[in-house]
Amino acid sequence: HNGITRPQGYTVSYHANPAVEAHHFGQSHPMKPWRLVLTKELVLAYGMHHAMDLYLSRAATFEEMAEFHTADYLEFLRQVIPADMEAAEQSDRIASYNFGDDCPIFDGLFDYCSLYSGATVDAARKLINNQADIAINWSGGLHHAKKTEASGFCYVNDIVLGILQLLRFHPRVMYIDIDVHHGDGVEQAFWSTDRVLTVSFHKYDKDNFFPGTGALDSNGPSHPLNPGSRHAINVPLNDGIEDGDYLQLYKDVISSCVETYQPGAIVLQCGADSLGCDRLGCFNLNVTGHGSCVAYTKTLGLPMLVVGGGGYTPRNVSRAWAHETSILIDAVDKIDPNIPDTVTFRNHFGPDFSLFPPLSEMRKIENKNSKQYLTHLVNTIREQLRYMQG
Ligand code: VJV
Ligand code: CA
Ligand code: ZN
Repeated sequence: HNGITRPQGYTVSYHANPAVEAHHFGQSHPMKPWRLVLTKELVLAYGMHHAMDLYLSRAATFEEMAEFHTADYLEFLRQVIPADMEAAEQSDRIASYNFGDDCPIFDGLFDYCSLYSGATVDAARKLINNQADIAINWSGGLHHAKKTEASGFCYVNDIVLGILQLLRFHPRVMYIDIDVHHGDGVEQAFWSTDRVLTVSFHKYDKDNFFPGTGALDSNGPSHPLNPGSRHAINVPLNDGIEDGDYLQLYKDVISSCVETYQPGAIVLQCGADSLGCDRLGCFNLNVTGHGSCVAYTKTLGLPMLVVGGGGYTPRNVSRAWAHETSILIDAVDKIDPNIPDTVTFRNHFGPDFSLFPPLSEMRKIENKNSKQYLTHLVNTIREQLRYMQG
């Protein structure tokens, strides 16, 4: 055996349920829960499971999900079936809850949602009960779901549910989102409270990139008497950002946020659609660059809930999340960059069979983020944080 052992001095819990992986959004829909199978295969083949407490997650209960979503919406989600998509009687509600091409009604939809949400709620509870220092749920991270509405492949906002758990114990929680899309659902849920600081890095192009929110000057209620005043940080980016610039920006922004806000816990959404070669994304990050953000966040030494999110080139999603698992258990040095022969579905990782293929070189998108622009972002955000402090 390759000798992966438990990390020194802290505990990592891993929350998953294989029942999530079997769900299908429909033919050629970009969201493929099957990417979780590939992730699991890598994590197991490298022996990383020996270093963590593994939990078979349970489904979140209706009541747990109703801590954020309305009972009406959840009731509809529970009883709707694929045939309703064509049935006239339901069409008003289907439209009002925003089901459609992005958020189709598929077989087992409610089970899928309650399972990925249950894993995030379980993970948050491990952290507050002091049974884990880092808790991982790669099936979660569905940041677009709203209180009464599905959005952008997301139906139930597991992140909001996880943060609500953490708020039972921690006065302040910081949310960080490195998915290529804006974390609008989480931002909106905590828009009016100073107990959660949301920080999203994303591609921003108001009219041409989903969801079109997350401008630099969109920071929460501006009235000084509103406690949520300026507790949303947005880092809007253009196409093609690369590892070095992204990591520097990430460190500059996150270190300033932590210094000012002093959170008791961090929730990190690791959407892998910010990698190069993503089917929907437009950044040029490598697996190592994406992982460096996770590694930096870990150095802050705070209790950490780590979730997945987007990611539409399954082989690269699984590479990133397996690599990030190895970072979180402090085993990067023990991981062979050549994907082991024992991995099931190893053919998906050809022809290179590497954990770190040069994604930034393979479908080069021109970098439209000047150094000057990135400096402007950091300076503006530091200014915003001074106002937040009051
Ligand atoms: O851009 C949009 C919205 C439209 C209307 C609906 N059509 C299908 C697409 C354009 C304006 N939606 C985005 C949603 C992205 C969600 C990202 C989720 C996450 O990563 O942040 C977190 C999990 C979008 N981009 C691309 C598509 N939708 C798309 C949807 C499809 C598709 C191809 C592309 C749905 C079905 C099929 N193909 C068959
Ligand atoms: Ca984001
Ligand atoms: Zn995304």
